[in-house]
Amino acid sequence: MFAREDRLVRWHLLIAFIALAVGGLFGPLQALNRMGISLYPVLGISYYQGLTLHGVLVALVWTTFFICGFLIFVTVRSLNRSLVSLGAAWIAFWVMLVGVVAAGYAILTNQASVLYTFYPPLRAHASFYIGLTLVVVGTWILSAGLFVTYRRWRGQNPGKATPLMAFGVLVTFILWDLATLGVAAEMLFQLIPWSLGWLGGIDALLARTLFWYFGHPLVYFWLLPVYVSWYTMLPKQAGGRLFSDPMARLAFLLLLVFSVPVGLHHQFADPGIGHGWKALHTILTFSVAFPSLLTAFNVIASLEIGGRARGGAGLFGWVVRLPWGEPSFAAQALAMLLFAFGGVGGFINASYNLNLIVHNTAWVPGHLHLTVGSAVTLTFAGVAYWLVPLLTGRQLWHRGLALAQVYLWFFGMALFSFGMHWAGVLGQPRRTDMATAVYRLAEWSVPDLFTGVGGTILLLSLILLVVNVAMTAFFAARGAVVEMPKAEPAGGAEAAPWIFERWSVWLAVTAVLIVIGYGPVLFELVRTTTAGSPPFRVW
Ligand code: HAS
Repeated sequence: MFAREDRLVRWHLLIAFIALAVGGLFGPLQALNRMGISLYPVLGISYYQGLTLHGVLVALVWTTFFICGFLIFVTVRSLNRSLVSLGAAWIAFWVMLVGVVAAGYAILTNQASVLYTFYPPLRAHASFYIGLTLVVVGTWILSAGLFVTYRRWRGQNPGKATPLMAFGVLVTFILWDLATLGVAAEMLFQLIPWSLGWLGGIDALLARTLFWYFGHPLVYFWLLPVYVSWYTMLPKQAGGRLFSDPMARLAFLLLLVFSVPVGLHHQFADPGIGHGWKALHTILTFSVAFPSLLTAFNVIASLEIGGRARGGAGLFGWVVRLPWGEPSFAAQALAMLLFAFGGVGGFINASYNLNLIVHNTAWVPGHLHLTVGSAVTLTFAGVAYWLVPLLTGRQLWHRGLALAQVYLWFFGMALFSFGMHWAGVLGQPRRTDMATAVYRLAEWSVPDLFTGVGGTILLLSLILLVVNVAMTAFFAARGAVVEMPKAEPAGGAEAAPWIFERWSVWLAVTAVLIVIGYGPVLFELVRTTTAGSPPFRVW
């Protein structure tokens, strides 16, 4: 029924998996580098060029393309209507792709080894900034199309509760559009004119603040589609129902409200921003973690319903009965387990005094691999195991290898992130070429071993994933009969309070909180801005 949309989804997934394949290959190079083994000279690139390729391709391109494709798929099916303008959605896709090519050109020619956070005063080639801006513009076009599609649905379904899947999509893109205002301002008023030579200097603190205005909600842009799958699909795959539909909606809304005014928790160590504002963002950071605690409760209860329906008894008997032999389910359940540790790490990061110990150490990449590298990427792998067969009509190429991939990712990531967290508390810096560092400490050796071995296992898992997806998409036997898993709620959606459907109210609350959390900080930074720093190129 949605053949034309599905074609667009396939293209998004194709770009996403190419980005994951290429960017992912540079990940284990980082892990081995921690062990003192540097393969960068063999490839003829620098440590920072490799790290930029890795970060931009997996954190920005893989996630964004997968999310856009997946959420187009979810929107049309949950609202049971075509996109209001498929042409606009294709334009969005091409704008994003041109952006990726432009940014990729700058990185591959070693003119943008500025990492995925592109902090000035490191200066990249203008095509890097323009390219990333185009990616954002493309997502704006897509989100506008999705919003209009929703409005049409709403017009024809007055008084009806928005399907939970579509509810999650709306929150994801509203959050994204609000968040990207920060990076758009940084790009348009600072980085692009500066990289073109129109500005002599740049105010690095203002740029970082605008970046993190965007950078923290970015992580929830990655997470929300995961929650769409965990709430609305995974309970069905577990053989059960969603424990509470209204609680899921509340979690989505709280994520919308609290996600943006928290970015200063990335800048605790930055001078020039008052402690009071950092304290406020700390409180709001703990607030934004709350909906994830609600999610933990809700999805575990949903899985329990499934496990018991499959015959599980006793306190934990239901856990054993869950379909651990199904790659799509196992991927997402293991992603949850890793995320539980990532979440605990997040609380440590968010605690002002503890953050000063772990900030800029290997701990932080340890945290981000449990979150975006596990909760998100492993869940997306699990989704791909049913979505790619559904989109191509071909059977999953190799179920056994898919299962192996999932468990390898889990064990590889557990070792890798344990090593990184451990090295971090021992003071090992992040984003540093450890193979050439003259100050390597002896006590880093064992944690680094965990990191290196874990990273190598992850490489194996990545290869299995990419090969399996590619074989499924292009060569596997035809005739797959796959349906989108759709979990019914145990309690009806009609139990949700009417205010959950009042988008103007949530937008207003979100806007007020953003103005309180960021207004005075940005006003002061703009008021006191200076001519700034000249550009640096240190690679
Ligand atoms: Fe974070 C740094 C705080 C969540 C990603 N974070 C980062 C960076 C990234 C990132 C990429 O406060 C590095 C940025 C850089 O390059 O500099 N983070 C938090 C907090 C949370 C959090 C409080 N982060 C995420 C998510 C991410 C992500 C989600 C990506 C998707 N993070 C920070 C802070 C920093 C930071 C500071 C700055 C550090 C520094 O100094 O530089 C919370 O939202 C986490 C809440 C999560 C939970 C877990 C809920 C668990 C669930 C699953 C339960 C189910 C189970 C099932 C266990 C409370 C929902 C088991 C049962 C079965 C039967 C299967």
